[in-house]
Amino acid sequence: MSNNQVAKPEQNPEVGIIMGSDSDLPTMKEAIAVCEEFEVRWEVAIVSAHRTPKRMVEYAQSAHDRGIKVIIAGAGGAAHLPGMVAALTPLPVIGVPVATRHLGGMDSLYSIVQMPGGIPVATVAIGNAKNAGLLAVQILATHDQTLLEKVQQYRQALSQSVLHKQEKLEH
Ligand code: RP5
Repeated sequence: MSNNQVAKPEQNPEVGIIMGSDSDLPTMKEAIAVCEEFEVRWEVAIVSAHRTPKRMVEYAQSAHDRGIKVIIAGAGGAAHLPGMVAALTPLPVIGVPVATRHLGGMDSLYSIVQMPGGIPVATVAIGNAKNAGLLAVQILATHDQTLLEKVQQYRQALSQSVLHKQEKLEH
């Protein structure tokens, strides 16, 4: 996939991947790649808290009824999208702080991570949409044995890759 292209979204998505702007896509496509890797059905949408507030409310309020089980929301700057969506849905929301030109994403991080008690957003590191995708997969895997086994295989491969690097260091 190039920076401004994504693979075709699937029917009956379980993971909703949303972002405040198409400029977030180069970051957020890592979450899409994880869903593809684990064969989890996903959809993607540009939903801005500031520029399309009504669309954001509609998206958040309909997601559960449409069968979405987890929402990944990425935004940069005054990044209200994840928190506002979390306030409008009973679904778990994972927030991705997108890196910004002026403040490097610290603004996005603080905007997303500092939710007041009662409305949580599971916030990953700045730019780490990959972990957001993995967390979504792990949430789905709590009720899906096949997916759980894929997560375990992924972890084993991760460990193996570290051991392989160690071996290369030693030879
Ligand atoms: C936010 O404003 C978006 O999430 C994006 O990270 C940032 C900048 O948006 P653009 O000006 O690039 O559209 O709402």
